[in-house]
Amino acid sequence: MPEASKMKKPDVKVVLLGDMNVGKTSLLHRYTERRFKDTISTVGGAFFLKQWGPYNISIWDTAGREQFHGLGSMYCRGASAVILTYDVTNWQSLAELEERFLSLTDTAHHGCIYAVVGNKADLTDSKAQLSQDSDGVSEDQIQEEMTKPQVLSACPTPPASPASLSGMSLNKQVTREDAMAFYGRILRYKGLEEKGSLPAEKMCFETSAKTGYNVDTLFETLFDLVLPSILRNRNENLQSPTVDLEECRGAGSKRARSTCC
Ligand SMILES: Nc1nc2c(ncn2[C@@H]2O[C@H](COP(=O)(O)OP(=O)(O)OP(=O)(O)O)[C@@H](O)[C@H]2O)c(=O)[nH]1
Ligand SMILES: [Mg+2]
Repeated sequence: MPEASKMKKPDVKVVLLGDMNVGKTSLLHRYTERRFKDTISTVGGAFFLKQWGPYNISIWDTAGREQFHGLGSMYCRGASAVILTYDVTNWQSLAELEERFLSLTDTAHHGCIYAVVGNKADLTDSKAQLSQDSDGVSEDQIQEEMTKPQVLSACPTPPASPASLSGMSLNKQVTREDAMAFYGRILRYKGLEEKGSLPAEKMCFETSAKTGYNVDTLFETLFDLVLPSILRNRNENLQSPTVDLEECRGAGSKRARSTCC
């Protein structure tokens, strides 16, 4: 029997966290279905199973709405990677990650890795505007979106570095530097040394679920990084073995009978 078909349960868990409307469900759709489609605000949570080489990875999409907040730490239990998602056009969505979502990761695996992801980069950065998938949105659709007036959410805290200074679109409320600074605070919250941890440059992404920009890179970088966690889980399972019924059956009826009665 091939090794992969023996595995029924996921080897590792990756969780998407973040405020409502930042695009968590859209990121998962883009990665798994290669397209950008209409979403409705997530209720509770849902997961998708991804085969990555011989391994099974469960990717959990969670609800950002405040009323489901209590479920967050349950979804994070045992997670090997958490994707903390914000919207690059909404400063408050980054602030919420720190105020509301970071503590939910207390239940994650002790070796959990963290990615900070600024979605909707198509609204702010020209390089994120080109469709990355052949079945993605057309350039015309993007152009149409870019010329629509943008309704920006309230920005109670001014951005650390004003967009106008770095020559980017005025829609951009969160810079990559802001996200990297937040990543540093995650490490401090977790009591981790910056030196021994994955660097902010590697773990902060800007994505667009709409065009596909950086979406594969995000998920696949994380999958590669959680491989050691998979191997560790497997070793732990080997040290506390369970009975494999398939193998008992395959071992021949004679032996099975003799242990039976
Ligand atoms: N322009 C643009 N819009 C996006 C992008 N990703 C998501 N959206 C839009 O943002 C809105 C919210 O997207 P969702 O994926 O439902 O957001 P969510 O984070 O799952 O929200 P909750 O389920 O309520 O927590 C939808 O109208 C999407 O079409 C993106 O990359 N670019
Ligand atoms: Mg959702």
